[in-house]
Amino acid sequence: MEAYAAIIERQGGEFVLDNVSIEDPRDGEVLVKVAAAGMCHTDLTVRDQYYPTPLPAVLGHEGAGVVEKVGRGVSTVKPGDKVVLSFSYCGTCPSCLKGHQAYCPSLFPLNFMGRRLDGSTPITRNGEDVNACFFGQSSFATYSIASENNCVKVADDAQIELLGPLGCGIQTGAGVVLNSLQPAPGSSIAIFGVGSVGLSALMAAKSSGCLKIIAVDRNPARLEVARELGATDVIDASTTNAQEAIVAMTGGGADYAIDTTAIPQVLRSAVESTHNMGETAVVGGAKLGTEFSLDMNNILFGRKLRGVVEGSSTPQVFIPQLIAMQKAGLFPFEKLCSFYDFDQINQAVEDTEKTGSAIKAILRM
Ligand code: CXF
Ligand code: ZN
Repeated sequence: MEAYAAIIERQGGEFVLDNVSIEDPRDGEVLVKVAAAGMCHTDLTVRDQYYPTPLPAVLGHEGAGVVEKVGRGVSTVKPGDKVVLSFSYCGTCPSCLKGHQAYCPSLFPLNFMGRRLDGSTPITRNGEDVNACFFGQSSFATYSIASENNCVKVADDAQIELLGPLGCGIQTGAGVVLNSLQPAPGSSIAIFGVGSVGLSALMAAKSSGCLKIIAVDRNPARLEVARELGATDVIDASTTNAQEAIVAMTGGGADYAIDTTAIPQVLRSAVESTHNMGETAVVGGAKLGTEFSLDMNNILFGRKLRGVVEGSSTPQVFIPQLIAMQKAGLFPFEKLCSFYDFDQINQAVEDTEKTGSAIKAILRM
C-alpha cells in the first residue's frame, strides 16, 4: 500500500518526507495506521549514526494507531484495535520468557538493523529498498509494519494520539524507578537530565513516595518544569557542582541516582552523588564504544551501578499500568507533550534539540 514517510537519507541529515510503498503484513506481523508518533532522542542519535542502523531509513519508535490488517498467526490484536507500539523482542529466549524482554539478546538486530531478521524490509521507494523495522515499527510514517509482540492493545476509548511515547521514552523513565530501582517511600533520588525520560522518572519517584527528588540540568526552563512536577530541589549544573550540592543537601549522598544524559562525566557525577550503599542507573544510549571512568574505591564501599533498558518493562503489562496511573492523576505525562503536524517533523527536531522548547514532541500523521 502507498504511505507517506519521513526518511533519513544520510548521517546528520534532515528528515525527508516522501511517498513509499509498504508491504502487507507477513506471518506474525501487524499493519498499523499510525495516528501519531513521539520523537525520542534515540531517533536523533541514530540519525547521527551513534548506532549503525543503515541509511536511508524510516525511523520513529513511539508510534500509536489503529490496527488495519494482521498477518497469519496473529491472535492478540485484530483490525480496529487501538495499539501502542513498543520495542521488539524475540519472545522465545530465556530473558523474554522470564519477563525481561528489554534484555533479549536479539534486541539489537530486531530494533536497530533496519531489516527483518531474514534481511528483507517492508518499505520501498520507487522500487528501491528503504531500511525500516526500526524498533520493530518505523512509525514516522502513515502506516507501520509491526510485529505482534510489540503491539500493546489499549482501550477503545483511549486518547491514542497521546500514547505513543509510552512505548519508549516515558516507559524508560517511569520504569527505571518503578521496575528497577523501586525506591522505598521516604527515599532520596537525584535525576541527572530532565528531558522526557528524566521527568518521567521524576513523576514516578513522586508517585513512589520519594521525599527528596533532586533534578539536575543545564536548562533553567526544564528545571522549572521539574519543580512543577514535584522536584523538591533543582540544580543548574552550568553554575553549580551537582554532586557536591547533592551530597550536602542529603547529608552524605542520595539513595538513588539516574543518569539520563549518557555523558560519561555526568554518569560519574551521578555515581558520586550517592551515599556508600546508593544505587545509580544509566538509561541513555551513548555512541557505540563510549567509555567512562570511576574511582574504584568509590564503588568499592558498597555503591551499585546498573544499566536499564526501556525501564526493564514488559510493555504489555507496564503501558496499561502507566495509562491507569495517568487516569488516577499519579502520572501526568501529558504535561510533557506538544503536538506537531507530521510535515513539521524538522521543526519538531529543532524544538527538541536546539531550543529545548519541546520536551516530548508528538507528530500527528
Ligand atoms: C534505547 C537506548 C539505547 C538502547 C535501546 C533503548 N532507549 C530508547 O530510545
Ligand atoms: Zn526511544
